[in-house]
Amino acid sequence: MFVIAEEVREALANDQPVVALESTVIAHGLPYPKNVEIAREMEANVRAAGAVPATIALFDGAVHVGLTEAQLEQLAEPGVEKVNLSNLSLVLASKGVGATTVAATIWCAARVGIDVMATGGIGGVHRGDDWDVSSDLPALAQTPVAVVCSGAKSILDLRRTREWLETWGIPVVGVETDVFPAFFSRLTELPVDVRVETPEDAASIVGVHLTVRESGILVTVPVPAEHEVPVAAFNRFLAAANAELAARNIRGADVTPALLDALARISEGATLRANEALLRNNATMAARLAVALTQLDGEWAD
Ligand code: PSU
Ligand code: MN
Repeated sequence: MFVIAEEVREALANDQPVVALESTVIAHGLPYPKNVEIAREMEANVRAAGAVPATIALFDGAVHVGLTEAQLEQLAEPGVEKVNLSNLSLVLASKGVGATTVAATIWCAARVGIDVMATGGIGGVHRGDDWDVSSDLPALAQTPVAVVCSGAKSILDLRRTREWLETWGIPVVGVETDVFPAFFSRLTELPVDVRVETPEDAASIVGVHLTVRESGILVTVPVPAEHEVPVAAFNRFLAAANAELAARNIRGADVTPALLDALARISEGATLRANEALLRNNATMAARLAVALTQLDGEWAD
């Protein structure tokens, strides 16, 4: 059921740092060929910071942890399923190709003993009252993995998303930020639970959390300032994108990819550039966290 790349297997066996990477962002989050390029760059950044990258996806009835170049390319082809916890077993059973969201990626990571994952942003509570809540949230509530991300996209209801995290016991650490970042933008009015200045400083908190709790922990890193999309501009892009989606009657799991695509077009690439910058940066930050976690010693080290 699990096919673990040799390099990842060795690192895990020797308590070396490993960073899990999701694959939905490749298959459904970014346009081709940028998506494959970014996937490779994220892996390279993880390596440069001293950890082993483990991109996760489903192929032929197995969870693959650590992908070949050919598999990365395959994820960019049409027809790849978007996999969360509601269809993970179904896609495995059908032996199809599945790109894992944060929810499915952390589940797989935890099963093979990986403590840290990097992504762009988590899913959350959608705007409106139709109970569209990302599977990422319950997965975080149940899965002991640290997720390094730039918060959640402001296409979501961020206030409800932030409340959900607190209710379900998922601590939010801010790296160089007092507020929960909004993916494309650095600022919101929503607090983090604790601020640290570096990913290394987050390691002792993450180490304790993963030892005493059975839930995930978010380590949020704002988009690099030079690539931020300011909130006011973003809200204009979002209003236009939402109007477009409503007219096309898009629902459920298709909403996030369709919105990202519309936003990139309407913002003339500004949201895409922010997305790329934060993905690269988060890969580096996650690797630094993973390295620091393996160097922890004392009572709380696992
Ligand atoms: N953030 C991005 N691009 C993405 C996603 C998040 O910048 O493609 C994906 C992640 O895989 C996340 C998923 O787990 O969207 C959430 O989708 P949904 O709201 O359908 O659960
Ligand atoms: Mn959803």
